[in-house]
Amino acid sequence: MPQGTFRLAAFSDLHLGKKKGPGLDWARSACAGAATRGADVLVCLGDLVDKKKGGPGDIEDAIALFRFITEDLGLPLIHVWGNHDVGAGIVDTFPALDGVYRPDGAEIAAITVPGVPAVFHAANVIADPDPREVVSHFPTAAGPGHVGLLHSEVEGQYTKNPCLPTTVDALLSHRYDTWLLGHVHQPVTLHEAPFIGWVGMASMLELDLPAARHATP
Ligand SMILES: [Mn+2]
Repeated sequence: MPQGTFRLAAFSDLHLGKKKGPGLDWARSACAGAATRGADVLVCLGDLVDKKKGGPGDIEDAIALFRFITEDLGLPLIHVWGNHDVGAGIVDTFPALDGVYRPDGAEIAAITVPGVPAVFHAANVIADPDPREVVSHFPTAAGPGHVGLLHSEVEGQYTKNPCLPTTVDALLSHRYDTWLLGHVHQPVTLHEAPFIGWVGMASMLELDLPAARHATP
């Protein structure tokens, strides 16, 4: 990676089991492509499995995808749960996997990963719908190397589905280098610099981000 930066690749809203979803093959190929282009870390922003159409085979596919990322591609994966994952009932039974990092239950996590010079601030959706306001409980960054991850409706401009509501101003107030969002299925930029937006379904967002100053090379 170029000195002082790292490369992140993020995907969201796979909705495995849904016929119109991008599917497992798309996800594997998109993750492999991001790895080829130099991703240091992958991020999954929730709604892995569709609550209406997903079944046991789709949960197996999700586990296989996570293993492909961590074992075959050799990349760490940071992950939050979305409302569909809660609705599909997979949150409590999904296995812990080496190299996969996510918040525990309702905690607001500050996740660090070996070899990635940043802190990932993240929270899970824990109910469907989930009307909690959580962003005010996130810490504020004092320098570069901070990334926010959330499966959220934000101000509800693009969905009527209540999910960790917040505002662009509230997100900006934390001074993170980016906020990457799941829940809305088309890619949407809510704020340019720093980038705040939804990754969207069947889309891989790749960003070069500044490393934390205290990080060792
Ligand atoms: Mn969702």
